[in-house]
Amino acid sequence: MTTADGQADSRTDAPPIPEVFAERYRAAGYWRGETFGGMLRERADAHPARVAITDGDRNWTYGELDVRADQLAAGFAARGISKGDRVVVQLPNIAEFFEVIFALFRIGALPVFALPAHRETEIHYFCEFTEAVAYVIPDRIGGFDHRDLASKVRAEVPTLREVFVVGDPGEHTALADVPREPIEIDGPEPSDLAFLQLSGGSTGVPKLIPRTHDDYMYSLWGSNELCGVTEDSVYLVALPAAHNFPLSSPGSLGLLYAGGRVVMCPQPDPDTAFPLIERERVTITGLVPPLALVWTDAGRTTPYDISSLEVLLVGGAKFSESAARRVAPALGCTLQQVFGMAEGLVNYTRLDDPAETIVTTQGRPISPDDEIRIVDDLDQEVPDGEAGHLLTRGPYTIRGYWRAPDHNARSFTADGFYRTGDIVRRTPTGHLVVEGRAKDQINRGGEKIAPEEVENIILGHPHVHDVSVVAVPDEYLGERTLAYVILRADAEPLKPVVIKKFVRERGLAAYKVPDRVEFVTAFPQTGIGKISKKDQRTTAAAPGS
Ligand code: OOB
Repeated sequence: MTTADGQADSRTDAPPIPEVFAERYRAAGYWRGETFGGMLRERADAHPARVAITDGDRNWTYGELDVRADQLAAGFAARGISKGDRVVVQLPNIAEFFEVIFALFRIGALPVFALPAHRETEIHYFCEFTEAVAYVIPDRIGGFDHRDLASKVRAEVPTLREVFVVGDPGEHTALADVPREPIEIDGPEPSDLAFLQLSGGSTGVPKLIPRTHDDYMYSLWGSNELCGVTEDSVYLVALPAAHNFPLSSPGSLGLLYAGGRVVMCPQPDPDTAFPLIERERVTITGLVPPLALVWTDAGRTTPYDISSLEVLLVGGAKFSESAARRVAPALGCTLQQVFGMAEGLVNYTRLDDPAETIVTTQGRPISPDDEIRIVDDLDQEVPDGEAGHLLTRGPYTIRGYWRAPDHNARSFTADGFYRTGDIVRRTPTGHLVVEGRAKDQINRGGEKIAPEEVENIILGHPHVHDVSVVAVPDEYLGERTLAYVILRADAEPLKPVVIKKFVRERGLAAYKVPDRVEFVTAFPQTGIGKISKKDQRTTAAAPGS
């Protein structure tokens, strides 16, 4: 919905792209008027017998995925899931992930993309905040029983009526047992929301990112063109399937758009991934920098034939130039750097860029209509070539988070540019180089951590007076986390492990548990008396600290 002057209407859940821009994006051919449900149907009609998803020994054809999505959509609808409803989906890299999300897409219900690592704190929040009606989980992963977590959250969140389990359902409903009588479903429009993606976040709770069929679909086919994806491509989903990078850059959904094949990889380590690359003749995949380093080291001596790999995308965090230089020689493929964000904007180095550009920049935007502004602290554009805050607006970048009007007023300019929180500079060729970050976020090897979220948990410890969580540079992960803790005056001394255990027991994803905890008696302060995280980062990074 838009108001008469085309401004976002804060009464709606998701501030839309104003109609004058929408018209432009349609006229330019970016928005093709497709929905995910319709897209899958078209591919299935065009080539029903071609394999869409490979998961172990299972090969689901486009025809089969289409039928499964239809049947499950009918089953979900019979269980009361309807258009606009939110459904938290927390699945590992298995074929059912696609069956579930395409069933929801067909109904027009919105998947909320949780990651397998999320625990009670995050899941409770996603279910409660989105008023989710259902939650889809695996039975167990490793030692963790997702069914117990689901039981707990269901008891706490009144809207949550259904829990669907891939595998042994326990007290819940097995996905396989959902009745699948075909029924007529009145699906969504291309301009409707398709799903809610998670933001890395810099605030106490993660923000939800509302993406439409129209806008996301453009990011898929735009990515396919730049990453050389065709119906002959085979993409390995090595990172968690629900993350925006392996989902859409060009990711599994890009591959399905192109009519290619998606191979599910249960773990991203070379011992798991390389045999799959050999067996399935994988041509393209995406990794975060720490994994790219591990693959590069392993690639030199691997006994597996990984010569089918043509393109390795690396992104999610800054990839150092020295590491970037090693990729092509070690793995025999083209490196493609990607600097993207679930909020929208995605930059790629081009496959035919000069080698120097590929290793020294993070790429340039997908679309000629991705607007880029690089500004100083007062929102004034900096001279070309200088570093500044990256602001962006365009045909697949959101105009606001879901149900977050106050936060939106800070994260978006009045004319709709998203404040990315990244510090970049632009080269004469229009490529962006990520120089740093202005947002209070830690990027732990591509996994984003909002210090405030972790601090709020630690503050709940009865012996803690104050806490400040900061990033420490790390050769492998780029950054690790350090929690500076001030104990209460009357508290007994604690061991760091007590704080770590406390965070874990509060049910936070393991990657958010501080890598290090240090007890101090005071925090450095800024001129106006706020905690100086800058000073803390400097101290933490000092040699020997
Ligand atoms: C991807 O998406 P998110 O939403 O998890 O995180 C976005 C943030 C960016 O704002 C930036 O701070 C950082 O992650 N980032 C990079 C980067 N790629 C992402 N920082 C430096 N260099 C890079 N190449 O991380 C994401 C989404 C789609 C594709 C790729 C990554």
